[in-house]
Amino acid sequence: MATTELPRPALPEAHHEEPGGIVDYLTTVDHKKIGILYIFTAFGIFLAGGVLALVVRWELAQPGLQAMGENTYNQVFTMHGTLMIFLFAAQVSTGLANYLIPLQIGAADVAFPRANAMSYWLYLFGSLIVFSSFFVAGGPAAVAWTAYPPLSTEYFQGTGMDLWIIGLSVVGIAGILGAVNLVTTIFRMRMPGMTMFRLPLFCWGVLVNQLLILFAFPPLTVAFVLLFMERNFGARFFDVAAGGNQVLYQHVFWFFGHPEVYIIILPIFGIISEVIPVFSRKPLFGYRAMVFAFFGIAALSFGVWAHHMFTTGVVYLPYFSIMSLLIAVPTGIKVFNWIGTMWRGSITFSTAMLMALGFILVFVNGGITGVMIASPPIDFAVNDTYFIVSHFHYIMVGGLLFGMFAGFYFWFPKFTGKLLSERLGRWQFWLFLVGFNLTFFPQYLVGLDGMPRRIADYQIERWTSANLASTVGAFLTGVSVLLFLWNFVVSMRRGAPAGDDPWEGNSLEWVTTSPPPHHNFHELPEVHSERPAFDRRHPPSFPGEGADTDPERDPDRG
Ligand code: HEM
Ligand SMILES: [Cu+2]
Repeated sequence: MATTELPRPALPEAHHEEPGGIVDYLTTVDHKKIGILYIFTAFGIFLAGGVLALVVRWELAQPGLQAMGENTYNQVFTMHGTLMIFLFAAQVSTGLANYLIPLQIGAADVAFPRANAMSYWLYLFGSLIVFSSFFVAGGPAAVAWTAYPPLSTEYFQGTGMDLWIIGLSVVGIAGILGAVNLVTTIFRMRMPGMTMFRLPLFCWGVLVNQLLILFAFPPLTVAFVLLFMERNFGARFFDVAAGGNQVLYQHVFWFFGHPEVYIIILPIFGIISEVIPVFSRKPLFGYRAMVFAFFGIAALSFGVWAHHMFTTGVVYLPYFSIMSLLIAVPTGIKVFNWIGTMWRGSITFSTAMLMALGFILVFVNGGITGVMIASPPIDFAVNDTYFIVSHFHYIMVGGLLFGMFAGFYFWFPKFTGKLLSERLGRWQFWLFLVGFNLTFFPQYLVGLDGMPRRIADYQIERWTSANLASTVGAFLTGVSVLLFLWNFVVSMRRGAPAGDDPWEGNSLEWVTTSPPPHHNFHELPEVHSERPAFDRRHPPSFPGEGADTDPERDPDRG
């Protein structure tokens, strides 16, 4: 198989193979190390957010106030949502993207390594600002992760709220900076032969996700600036008495907030689209349809924001309902194609694959209840109940966490040269699947029965058993996460050596060493399809080998 000798990229002096010491990580502009920093930081925040979730579940296990007062409860669930959505969910994928995108497109680094480093450090400092609110008088924000005025402007006057706004604004700017870098990298740094339609699906997921960030984060930053001015400088944007409009905030917030769901989930779709073909021993079914579905979802996601505002009475229900329902179409295409990929494949049930299957199962469940609440009559009935809490956790925990773990099990060997234990992995998977469903399925039921969300106490006895089950499930989920940590520690110490390509992967990261050298590749194969690593193991005979023709070999690709 022909290979292309790469000229050693001209990188700045500070930049040869260095050992990965602390100082090195503090000063690095290497995309792989920045990726690792992102992943570790985001995962640490996930653990903190998880502990807060357990605190909430602890309080709700029985009727009555046991562990804390109402204000503390508000703070705990607010910070849980804040950490999870703003500081963990999107960033953990950004970490994977940082590490993997240059490898998958055959580049030596990202387009703007320094801006990339800057983006990470802004993210970290923004997060620390948010965390610092735990230590100020009055404590952290207590007005839910959505921070609606007038709660966030008139009623909650602690410094914690201001730190929340400032910290998250900094994190927002970090996100925009990171997005400029990743989008440019995917457009401009692809190796010869790596056309757009040969990009691995993870690259597509990240590309569309980062484009969404570019469009969605600026409005969010605006909303935060307005809140801050209203709180501190006497502005009256949201004060009805002064001619302002409270609902204005909700419009701007959800114009960010709904796309945020897809910002979180699109890279995960990408991960699933990498994992399933590899462990089914088949090319992805409907490659192009998958790409167009990404764009379909992204475009629609900007037209549905007011389904979060049905009950305000000021939005046009049929329009936002129909637009929301339409998102099921491209999403359905994806699920269909994942199943089509597995169809008659020769499937290996590795932990990564199990996690991917868990993802489909749980995500589709969340999607179905999503379609239900896109219908205003249903939404009016269940708005602000546990039905909603359950719906979005099926998407977030189910979708995001199963997909994230699929990615971790899949790429850990590439990052470290070692395999995670499959035995522990299987335990983690089953415990997670059972624990998760035990946590959230009963919440659908109490939600339908009318249990409101964001309450520290409930006096209705018949809700107790569901809540107790939910709490037990949450702690089982916690144990499954601990199992992962254990697996990580053990496998880092004495995991089986992985070799360069333990799964017989498809994309370019599997042709380089594990872990990859500083400049990523010593040599690169020619790229003739979206599966260059596969082609290298099974050299096909291309017409005009060497010339950069585009043989559309596989009619399966859609
Ligand atoms: C790991 C297991 C998790 C458990 C057991 C859990 C549990 C909870 C509970 C009990 C609430 C409070 C409901 C209320 O009082 O209204 C809540 C709220 C929330 N959770 Fe989770 N959660 C988990 C993971 C996640 C993840 C991964 C995300 C997002 C990526 C997330 C995002 C949220 C959000 C946005 C809220 C709403 C907060 C608010 O109303 O301000 N959660 N969660
Ligand atoms: Cu939405």
